Amino acid sequence: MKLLQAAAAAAVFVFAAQGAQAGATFDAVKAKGFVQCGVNTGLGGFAAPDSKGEWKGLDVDVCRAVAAAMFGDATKVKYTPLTAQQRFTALQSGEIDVLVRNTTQTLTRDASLGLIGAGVNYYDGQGFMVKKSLGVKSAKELNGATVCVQPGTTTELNLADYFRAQKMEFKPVVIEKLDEVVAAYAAGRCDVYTTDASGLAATRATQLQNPDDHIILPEIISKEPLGPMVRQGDDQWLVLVRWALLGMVEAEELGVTSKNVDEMLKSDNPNVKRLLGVTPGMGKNLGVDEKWAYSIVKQVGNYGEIFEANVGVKTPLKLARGQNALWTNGGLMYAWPVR
Ligand SMILES: N[C@@H](CCC(=O)N[C@@H](CS)C(=O)NCC(=O)O)C(=O)O
Repeated sequence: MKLLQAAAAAAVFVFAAQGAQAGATFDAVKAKGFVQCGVNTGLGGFAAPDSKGEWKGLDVDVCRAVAAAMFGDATKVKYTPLTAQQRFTALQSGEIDVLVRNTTQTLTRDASLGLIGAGVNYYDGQGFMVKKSLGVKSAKELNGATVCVQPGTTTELNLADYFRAQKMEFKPVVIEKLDEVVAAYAAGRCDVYTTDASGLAATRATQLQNPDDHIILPEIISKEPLGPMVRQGDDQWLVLVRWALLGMVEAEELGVTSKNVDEMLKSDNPNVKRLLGVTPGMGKNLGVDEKWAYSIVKQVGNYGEIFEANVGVKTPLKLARGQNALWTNGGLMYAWPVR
């Protein structure tokens, strides 16, 4: 009997502990008035400070969208630059509220770190970059190469898998800091630099002296769905981050842009009316103002706009929409119904 009582008491305790967790991050963010966002240390197009010291990029815009949804003000964000190895500890410890740092959603990360993925803001895959002067045209010619790679990444594991599968040898040069790994590659300490293809494009365009001296090889050896992560245990916060992202995709699907969003408030389309809060309900569901998506689109943009502004063909990265096109255009970006 005593044992049963003890078990019941323990069960109540566990329940109460979980209850106390629910909404903890959401409430804390609301109370302090800004989102602490973990980002890259400086990856052009994704997250890097501009000449005025303002953080810019596709990941940064996700942070800003969350702030716009929460506070109606995309500027209510503080940034914490993190290396690949620091990022998960920073989120686990509560140093940051959300991690938006070209982070691949994997089963292990989603299930075993006490963290959870909230969506995908860039579908990517791992590639290789070499100096043109090497004369290499395919990754299959890389047998015996020295390869620069950053630790604590999916990149390291994919690299080993790929070379093993191709029955090729390689020598890894593992360097934690981005600047240092790129410097090592530029100085010829390794023949190859490997990371997400978007990271290669960013590095080539923004960190190497003569971008044209380097080529990105055609092989893409992995799937890297990059997206925001939060801590497990606060579903309200998870849901807000998820829908800040999906709201930008939905806006693009509906043709709502930062330029026409005020016009669109007069739209007859029931989907547009719900998204922009003209028909109320969605904001209430999320626990924020009905103008959550209006604020995102007005201040940050729809998904297509943030893609083109940060990494698109008219930026130094020159990335095509590819897999990041809307599903209606043959891509993978697909908003769940806002209803
Ligand atoms: N998507 C991969 C790789 C992410 C990653 O850390 N990539 C490197 C190369 S682009 C990077 O962002 N480095 C920047 C830094 O360390 O500050 C992952 O989640 O493990």
